[in-house]
Amino acid sequence: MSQGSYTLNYWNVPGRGESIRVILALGGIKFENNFVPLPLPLENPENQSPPPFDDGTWVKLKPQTPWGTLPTLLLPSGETIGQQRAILRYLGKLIKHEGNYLYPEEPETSARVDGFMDMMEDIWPILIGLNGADSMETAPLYSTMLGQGTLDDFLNPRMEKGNGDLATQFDFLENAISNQGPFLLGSTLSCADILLFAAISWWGAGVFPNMDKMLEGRPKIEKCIRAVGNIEAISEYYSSLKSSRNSMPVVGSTNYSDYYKNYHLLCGLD
Ligand SMILES: N[C@@H](CCC(=O)N[C@@H](CS)C(=O)NCC(=O)O)C(=O)O
Repeated sequence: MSQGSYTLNYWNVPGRGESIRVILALGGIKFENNFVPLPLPLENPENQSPPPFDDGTWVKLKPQTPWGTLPTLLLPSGETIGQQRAILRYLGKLIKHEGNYLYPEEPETSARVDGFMDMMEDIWPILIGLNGADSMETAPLYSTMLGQGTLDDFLNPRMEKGNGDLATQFDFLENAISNQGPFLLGSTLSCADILLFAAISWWGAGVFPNMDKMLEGRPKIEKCIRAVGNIEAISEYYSSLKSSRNSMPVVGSTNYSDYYKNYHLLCGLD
């Protein structure tokens, strides 16, 4: 396939962009990160370019994106595509791992991959965004960034085994995974595994203090994300970036290098 000229537009955090970085790294495809300042009303540190937080860039860029959201991926053709899962499917049709496309061609198998990816998108806004939260200040990601956290009043009750709505979602996910493993569908890696690896690692840093609450009693999820971290191209990607991440800024209570701690852990880089 043609090389070069892929640009990922996303904030300088893992978020919904990280799965795309990982699949591109796995495919050995060169890409640029265009880091858009995260549109949160937090004070920017001096002398940092691009600034981590809102500087008016996003409000101008938003109308030019296909769906008013990030991530978007600029393709070598000049076309820009949006939506994390659409981008993963696109790249999964181009990239093979051990002889198999990461987005399977066979319709029933691809529908299973879509099911996994779509259910993760159902969890996403609850964990990160405003769904169920009263305001921006109580939204899990933002309040964690402010150092307040939402564990006691928002996340813990929802993660209570047998009761919480989020716990039930994670249990559905665990039960849907193949018993044989290590991946969601069994021995064949798909783009849904990449998404799971990227999502759990991010949620276990941006919202939860670690991945424990999601992984406790869910061995198939853990086995899958560990197997993804063991893929050589993926661990090499994180290894190549690790030292630069150590010099990422601390902004308020947000230590940017901490956002990557679970990726490093799963890749055996600690
Ligand atoms: N379903 C979309 C959701 C995209 C989304 O909500 N992106 C957030 C960042 S993770 C965003 O662009 N927020 C800024 C805004 O909506 O203005 C996807 O999976 O890509």
